[in-house]
Amino acid sequence: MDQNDYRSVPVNPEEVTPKEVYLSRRKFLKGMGMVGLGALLASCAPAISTVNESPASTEDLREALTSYDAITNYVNYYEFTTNKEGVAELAQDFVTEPWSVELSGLVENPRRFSLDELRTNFEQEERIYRMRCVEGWSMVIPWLGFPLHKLLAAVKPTPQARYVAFETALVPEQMNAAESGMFPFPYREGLRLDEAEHDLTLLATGLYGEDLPPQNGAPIRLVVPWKYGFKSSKSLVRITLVENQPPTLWNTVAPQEYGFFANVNPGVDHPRWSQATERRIGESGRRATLFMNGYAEEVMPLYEGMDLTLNY
Ligand SMILES: Nc1nc2c(c(=O)[nH]1)N[C@H]1C(S)=C(S)[C@@H](COP(=O)(O)O)O[C@H]1N2
Ligand SMILES: [Mo]
Repeated sequence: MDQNDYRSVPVNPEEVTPKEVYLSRRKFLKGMGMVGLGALLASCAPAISTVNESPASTEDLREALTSYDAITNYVNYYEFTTNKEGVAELAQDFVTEPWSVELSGLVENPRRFSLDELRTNFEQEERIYRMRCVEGWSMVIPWLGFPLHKLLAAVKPTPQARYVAFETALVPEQMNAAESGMFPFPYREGLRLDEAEHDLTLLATGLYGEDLPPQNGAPIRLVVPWKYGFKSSKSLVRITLVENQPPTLWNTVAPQEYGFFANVNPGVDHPRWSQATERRIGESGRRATLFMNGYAEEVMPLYEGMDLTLNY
C-alpha cells in the first residue's frame, strides 16, 4: 500500500468551513453558561495530530460540521426504534440521573464511577471527529469528552486483560423496542485493549458544547472514530476488561456482515453494498470514504502484520 494511504486527515476547527455558525452557537451557549472551561481550553489546542500539507488535497479537507439538528434527529438507537427520525422523540424522557458506570473484570481497582465523578475527575475536551455509519452515511461531530485510556489507567488493567467489553443500559420501561425480540439486547460492543487505549478513543459526555441528548447516548457513550459507527455504544453502564474477544451484538447477529474490528475500509465492501463512498449528511452527492475514516496515520500501528481483508 502506498504511503499516502496512511495519511491522516484530521478534522481541525481551522479546516471546518462555516465555522462562524458553530462559533456563534458556542457564544450563545457560553452566554447561557453551558460551555465548560475544559471545552474552551481544548478547542484552542491542536486537537488531533498533523495537518495535511499537500495543496492538491486541501480542497478535500474542507469539511463542515454537521448541523446540531441533523446529528440529533438522524440517529441510530435500536433499543428505541429502528426509525432514525423517530428516536429523538421516543428517547426524550430517558432517565439519565442518577447514573454510574461500573469498571470491572481484569483490573486491579474495580470500581463504580458516578457520572459526576466521570465529569469532574477527567478533564472534558472537545474532539471533532468524522462518524461513518456502516450503512454508508457520515457526519462530522464536535464531541465533548475524555479519552477512555484515562479511565482505564484509573482502574489499572491486569497483564491478563486483552479486550474491553462495553454494555449499554437496558431499561425496557423506557426503551420502546428493547423487548421487541428483534435484537439480543443489551447492546454489547468490544475493542482490543490497545484500541481502547488509543488516544483517539473517546468517552463522550456532550456534543456541540452541551450535554449529550438521550438519542445520542446520554449520559456517556463511546466514540471510536476510525471504526464504523456501530462500535460506538451509547448510554454505557458497564465496561469490563476481559481476556478473550467478547461477543458483540452485530457480530453475533450477522458475523459475515459485521466483523469484530469494523475498521472503516473503502476497499472491503459490505456483502450487500459498496463501502467505497458515503453520503455526508447535509451535502449533496457522495464523497469517497477514507481508509480508517481518515485516521490511518494514527491507528495503522495497531494493525501491523494483520490482513485487514480477513480481519474486517
Ligand atoms: N446502544 C446502542 N448504541 C449504538 C447504536 C444502537 O442502536 N444502540 N447504534 C450504533 C450505530 S449503528 C451508529 S451509526 C451510532 C450512531 O451514533 P449517533 O446516532 O449519535 O450519530 O451509534 C451506535 N451506537
Ligand atoms: Mo451505524
